[in-house]
Amino acid sequence: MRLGTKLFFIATSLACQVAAHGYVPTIIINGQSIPGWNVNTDGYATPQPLRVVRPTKPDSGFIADPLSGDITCSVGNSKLPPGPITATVAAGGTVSAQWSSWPIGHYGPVLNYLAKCPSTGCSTWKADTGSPWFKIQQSVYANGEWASDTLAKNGAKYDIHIPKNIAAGDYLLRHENLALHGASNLGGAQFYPVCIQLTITGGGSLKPSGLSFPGTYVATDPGIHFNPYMGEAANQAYVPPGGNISTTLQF
Ligand SMILES: [Cu+2]
Repeated sequence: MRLGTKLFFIATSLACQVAAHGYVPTIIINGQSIPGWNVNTDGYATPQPLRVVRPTKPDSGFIADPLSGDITCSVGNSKLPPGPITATVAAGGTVSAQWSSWPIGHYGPVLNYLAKCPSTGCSTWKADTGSPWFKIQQSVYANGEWASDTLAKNGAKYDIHIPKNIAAGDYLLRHENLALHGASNLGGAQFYPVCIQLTITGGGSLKPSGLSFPGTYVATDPGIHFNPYMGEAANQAYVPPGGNISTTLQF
């Protein structure tokens, strides 16, 4: 590794420790802003407020181990939300995740999954066993930039489209920034998932599943151990983890 490159990597990892990465304090549905999880205040309030976004890491930091239980919903996997609350969206509608911020240069895709909650509801369900998840949307690389940079330049807002034909009910939406700026090294990828508790209305009869978190991601996956510093070539070479989006989903 050339000295310049080495210094660059040191600088990036320092930036990782001190800079705010981002969390999702607000979601937006049909123009209405709904409180998400504010890492600076919500975890410290007594009683803890009901939020549709599960608690995330207090430092808004990343998950490094894809086999960790935190990969499901950030620390939401070990710490269930304070109570039952969902945001309502129609099948075929849009949920926008408004991040507090997102750093330019944390190159990587944005990945989105749903899991249908059991009849007991989402708030008591960790979604970390079985294979309840399915991928609904991914953004990789377009117009000369990684999806993470597009998100950052779009005011840190990202729109997630809910399929038209899935069954109505309560779901967890797993929305994730996967930062690859250190991912040339095995174990260097950074995962920033958040889970949003939704009630999806209307829809059809489709009940997809098949993916598990933890389980679907492994450190050696070519979409997780990847050199993102290849410009347009990344667009050709990159295959995001988690597989394809089922063609049975309608948007
Ligand atoms: Cu960082």
